[in-house]
Amino acid sequence: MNSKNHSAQKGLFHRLKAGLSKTQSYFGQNLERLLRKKKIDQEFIQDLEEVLITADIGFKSAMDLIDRVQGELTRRQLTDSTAVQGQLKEEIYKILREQERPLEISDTFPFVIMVIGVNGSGKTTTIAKMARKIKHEGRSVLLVAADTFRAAAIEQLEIWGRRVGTDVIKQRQGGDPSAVVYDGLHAAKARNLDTVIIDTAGRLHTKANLMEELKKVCRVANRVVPGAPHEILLVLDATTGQNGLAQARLFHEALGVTGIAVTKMDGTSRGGILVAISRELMIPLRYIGIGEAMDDLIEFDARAFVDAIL
Ligand SMILES: Nc1nc2c(ncn2[C@@H]2O[C@H](COP(=O)(O)OP(=O)(O)OP(=O)(O)O)[C@@H](O)[C@H]2O)c(=O)[nH]1
Ligand SMILES: [Mg+2]
Repeated sequence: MNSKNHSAQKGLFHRLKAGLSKTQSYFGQNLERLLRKKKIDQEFIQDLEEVLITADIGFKSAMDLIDRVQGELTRRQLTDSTAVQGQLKEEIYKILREQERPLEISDTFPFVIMVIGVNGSGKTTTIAKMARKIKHEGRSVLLVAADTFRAAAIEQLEIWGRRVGTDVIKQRQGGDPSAVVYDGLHAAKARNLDTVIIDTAGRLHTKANLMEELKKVCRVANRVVPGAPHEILLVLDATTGQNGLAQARLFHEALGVTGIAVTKMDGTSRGGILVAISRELMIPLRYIGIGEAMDDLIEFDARAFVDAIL
């Protein structure tokens, strides 16, 4: 790694750490307080369970983690809390590493990303942040305003488009989202653009007709660009905790989600939700959002994440 790269990496880690500071101070410090107890006994294990569960790691994942740590404890006879902490960190890392799979934009032309999620989860903001990243990597991007439902959704995407420097394909509010997608993909082909990101209206995962609408968008996309959408990115708001898992399951059942972005990690002290998402959904974790600004989206890196919170 050259020195410029090295300092860029360092800068990124500092931002990640700042973004995760609520989780770090709640989860990390609770854990440290617990680990100051020198004796590793049944009471210790129960307290550890509680710390993990209140961090939103989830009941099942917490039990799993404790089993793994206890297994190591007896095998290697770890008796001091430093060793327990080290082992716990390693086991969390192993779970997260499984889903550390960054989005690879292949040379499929154009590469089409459809972004979905419940109302207000952070879809449009995440799209803007991704567009900026992709442009930085030297690829062209076109945004498609397929949220034709919410008032001012189109304008919001246009404002982001201007800031990032990408065109936005739109139609009138109230129109058929598939029609905008049809237009958008033809425009991308005609203009030789590399990447298309489709913004969709927020919807409850429990509304079957709205899920059908997204399926139709997929069918239309696939007709214009075979294989599209190449990525169905589900945006989950970290502050919704375990409810996010339920949302994800239903979206996944209906559409086959290929990647997840977890937003608002900066707004929660329960960043352990990422462990539950990773272990229970088995869907690649692409990005985490750590703020409202354009640079506040970070490619998920399991090692950096555990280092930042513990
Ligand atoms: N703190 C913080 N706020 C975020 C993050 N991502 C998005 N937001 C904020 O969340 C709010 C909703 O974001 P949008 O991008 O409009 O969400 P959306 O999913 O497109 O919303 P709808 O289109 O209404 O469904 C905005 O105020 C964003 O600034 C994040 O990572 N951290
Ligand atoms: Mg939106």
